[in-house]
Amino acid sequence: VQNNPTRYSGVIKSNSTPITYQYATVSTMHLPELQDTIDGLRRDGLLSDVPTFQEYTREMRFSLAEDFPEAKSIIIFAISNPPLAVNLHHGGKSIPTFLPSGYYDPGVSYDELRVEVEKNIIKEPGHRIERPGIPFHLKLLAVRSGLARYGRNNISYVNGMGSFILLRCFVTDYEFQHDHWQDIGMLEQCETCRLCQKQCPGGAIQPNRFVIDVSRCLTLYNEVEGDFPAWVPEGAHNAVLGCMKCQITCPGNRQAVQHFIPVDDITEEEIAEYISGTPDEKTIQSVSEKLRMPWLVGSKEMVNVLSRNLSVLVQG
Ligand code: B12
Ligand code: SF4
Ligand code: SF4
Repeated sequence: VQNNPTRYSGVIKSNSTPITYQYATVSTMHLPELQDTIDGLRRDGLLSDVPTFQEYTREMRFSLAEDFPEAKSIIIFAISNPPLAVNLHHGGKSIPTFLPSGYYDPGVSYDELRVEVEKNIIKEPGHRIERPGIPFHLKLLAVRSGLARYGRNNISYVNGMGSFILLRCFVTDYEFQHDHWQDIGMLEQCETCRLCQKQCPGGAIQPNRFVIDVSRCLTLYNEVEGDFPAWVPEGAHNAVLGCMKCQITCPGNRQAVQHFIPVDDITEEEIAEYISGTPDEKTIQSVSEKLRMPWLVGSKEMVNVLSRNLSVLVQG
């Protein structure tokens, strides 16, 4: 584990693949201030009332759980998680696309991360290290801890990793000496740039407000089952799940886009099986291995989502 004034970095060797991470720590005393920011946005009507977003965020609160009120510090991690570069074969053509960060097995579990915290970060036995009992809004935490900065697209960016990260968090009764509390910061590049705003297919990134209009974000619809809203433009879909439009051309990702992970192509036969809507077990298994999504096996819901998304990607 290496130190610098605000961020720390390290490497976990999971299944022999090294996984790089950065982390920062802050005191739990900042929790009320963090919650105030969210309450303020709610008061100003900036938090969407779309049911899926409400469902995702309903339980979130910057508050300690009843079973761990003595927690002193929060550890926030950014784990490197580059998109997978995937080619889909259909009608004799090869269609390049992505599986963005966050949708595939990152190769490091919460348990492995907890061991890393104990052995290489706290380095002292006998401390409680838990996932927060009440989930936090992780980007705000990452930005205020000095680990990350917001892009205009509302995604958080970490030096050296860009936005292609997974955020993970622990609370502990260990008290860290350093607490690099920061103001809410935006990427320097955003000051003169509007590329993500221009690229967003749904107009979710708006000129007159910073908080995106979540109801116009493609991801909200294509990572769950259901029909796409009528406003989604033809050809808007660009990823197996989620959307890469506001990240792929972003100057804040200029280095990071060079490190996408190539995976085996999805074959004509596999695509045909998925387009049918009822892929056989063998296809579900092979695609789940290629896309590093073990949870596809046994999840009818995720298979339906993938069937729909692969269909629109190859058929328009
Ligand atoms: C709900 C949710 C969604 C929803 C809503 C997204 C959203 N922007 O809120 C949907 C389904 C649309 C979604 C999409 C995506 N998500 Co999401 N999502 C979440 C979840 C569960 C909660 C996010 C949340 O708290 N939103 C509430 C809003 C209010 O918070 P906020 O976005 O941080 O907004 C802040 C800024 O607007 C800031 N602010 C306000 N005014 C101003 C003014 C200035 C000048 C500045 C600088 C800041 C600022 O204050 C707000 C509050 O702090 C988190 C997991 C978690 N536990 O945090 C993952 C998470 C945020 N998602 C993640 C990812 C990867 C994505 C996608 C990129 C997936 C994809 N397409 O590939 C997209 C990105 C879409 C986008 N442009 O934001 C990652 C982000 C990693 C990163 N690099 O930051 C997270 C952290 C999951 C994880 N564990 O890693 N997501
Ligand atoms: S595309 Fe431009 S404005 Fe958008 S997040 Fe990246 S640097 Fe900022
Ligand atoms: S993920 Fe796609 S739809 Fe959502 S804000 Fe970014 S560009 Fe727009």
